[in-house]
Amino acid sequence: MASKTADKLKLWHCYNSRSLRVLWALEELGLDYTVETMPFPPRYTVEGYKALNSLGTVPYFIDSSDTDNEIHMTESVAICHYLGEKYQHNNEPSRLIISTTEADYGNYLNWLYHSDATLTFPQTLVLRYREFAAKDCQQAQTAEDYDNWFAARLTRLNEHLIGRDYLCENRFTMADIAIGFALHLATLLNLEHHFSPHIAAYLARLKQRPAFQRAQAIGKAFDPFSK
Ligand SMILES: N[C@@H](CCC(=O)N[C@@H](CS)C(=O)NCC(=O)O)C(=O)O
Repeated sequence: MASKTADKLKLWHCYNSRSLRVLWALEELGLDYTVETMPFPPRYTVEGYKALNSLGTVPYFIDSSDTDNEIHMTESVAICHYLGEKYQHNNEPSRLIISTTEADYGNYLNWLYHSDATLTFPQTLVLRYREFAAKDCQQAQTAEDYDNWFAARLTRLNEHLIGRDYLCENRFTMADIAIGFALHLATLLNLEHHFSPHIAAYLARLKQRPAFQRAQAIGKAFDPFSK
């Protein structure tokens, strides 16, 4: 919904990319924001995008609510962490962050970092060498190796989800957004056959959230995975 504050939080997004994490977090928090949806990859498809974000990647996020300290960010998990800390520092039982005084604080940080450093890292190689590479320069063996690597990297998540609906403190948090996106990306790469029943059920639970469904509908016309 448009409002006077919507232009203070601005996100540049590509459909089904890591910027989905940020959209999902914004929707869960009920914040007003502006989103620019772009075809993928924006460093080639959007003239001038690299002048805005020299990496050429998504997400790109600006918080200009403090005119003396405009914030520019490029890391999807860091942006989720930032939004939770900055815009939900209250004592709501359903809050999306875990504070330093809660038992799962260390776990929470570990899952936030695990989402990219451990899970999407091998997926990126499968994406590069199996999905997006031109037919004549596909490196099937590389993609296969990282497909297997991804399967092994699900071990800890599978163990942790036994007897749990969410990763930390028995409630949905930003850690679930970070890990949930990595699992969602795995389904787009046809890697979900590696999921255990616990992981499959967990992802299905996350995808039922209205905030996920609203976020995932944004920018669908630019779906890079549609054949
Ligand atoms: N570590 C960054 C990675 C950002 C990133 O690599 N995004 C991908 C999309 S998921 C991208 O923009 N790729 C296009 C490109 O590299 O040109 C994050 O988690 O947000």
